Amino acid sequence: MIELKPRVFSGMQPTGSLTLGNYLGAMINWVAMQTTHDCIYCIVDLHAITVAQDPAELKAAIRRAAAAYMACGIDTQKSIVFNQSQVAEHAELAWVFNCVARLGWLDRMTQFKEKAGKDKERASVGLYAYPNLMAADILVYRATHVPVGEDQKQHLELARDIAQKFNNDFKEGIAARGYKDGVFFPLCEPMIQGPATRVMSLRDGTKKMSKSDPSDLSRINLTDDADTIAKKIQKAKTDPEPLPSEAAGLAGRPEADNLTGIYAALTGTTQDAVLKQFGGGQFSGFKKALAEVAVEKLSPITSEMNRLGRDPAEIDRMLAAGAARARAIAQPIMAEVKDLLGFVR
Ligand code: AQP
Repeated sequence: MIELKPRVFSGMQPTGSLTLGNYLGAMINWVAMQTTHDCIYCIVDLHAITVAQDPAELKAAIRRAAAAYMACGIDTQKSIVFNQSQVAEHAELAWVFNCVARLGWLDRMTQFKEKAGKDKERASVGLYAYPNLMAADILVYRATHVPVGEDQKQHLELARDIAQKFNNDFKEGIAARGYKDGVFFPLCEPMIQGPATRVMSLRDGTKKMSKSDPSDLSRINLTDDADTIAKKIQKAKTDPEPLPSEAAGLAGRPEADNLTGIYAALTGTTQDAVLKQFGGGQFSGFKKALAEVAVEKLSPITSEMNRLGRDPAEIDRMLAAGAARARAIAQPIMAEVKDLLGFVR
């Protein structure tokens, strides 16, 4: 009987620079999982082109993301790190999944609705089919655990539906190959955990902090220097009330909730503890303290990113080596997919 082993997969889009949201929502968890699992961490450039990208900037953003992964603590000797377009099996399996997933499933995806906006007729087909490619990213390695932020929960449910339907559609072939319980593709587990699974915009506490938000003041980038971080926090939207003394008082105050949540995540404490310290005070004093902890936490990452960024050839070599390791896992799985489908090869 063939039984699937635990494996971690996750990725980030090389669009702009990674943010504090990416860091607290996913990266901290990625780093921790390296000690317990075999991990594959991808820079998902095929996802990035679902909206228009400038080619020179995209190349720079891929290298920046690679430097950020390493600067945050991803060990490229242990974990596999590469950019998605170097492993053709992602796109190949995504096509198969375009034929497995149902239109009705994709029609329910809220991220497409948010990103396409009112003019969805002009959105790319790729943006619509994005969740199928994401399912392929995970399942081309038969990954079982996927550490992500809260916003990716719905996409991961779709990946599970796709895996289930594939396992069912091809169950005879899968059973004949000896897969335990008919599981060729695992029903991957989302791992939505870590200090802050949904970090919100500094300009609007009801909107996710996002790399592609038109306002740079809405986010803290991992490339921001200390002055920029302090300025952005100082300008962050707040409300006129003083901070409450306990977490229950944050209801209906999204900006206060977000800023104190960020402070708690960065210092490894709870929001209640933060409010015990700052409750009753004005935002100005709290913001100064928040800027200090943000700079203390992020500036070593930024300097390491800058150091690594000075040698793009070395980053490219690391990505190529990672891609070779990734291909060695994906190719035999894709070959089996082709056999199950009935392709001649
Ligand atoms: N604000 C956030 N809070 C918590 N987690 C977040 N993530 C992203 N933003 C937050 C998590 O980071 C991982 C990589 O995300 P991504 O770059 O692939 O795409 P995204 O989720 O669409 O993030 P952005 O910043 O909004 O990207 P753009 O602007 O390029 O579309 C994921 O695990 C995500 O959950």
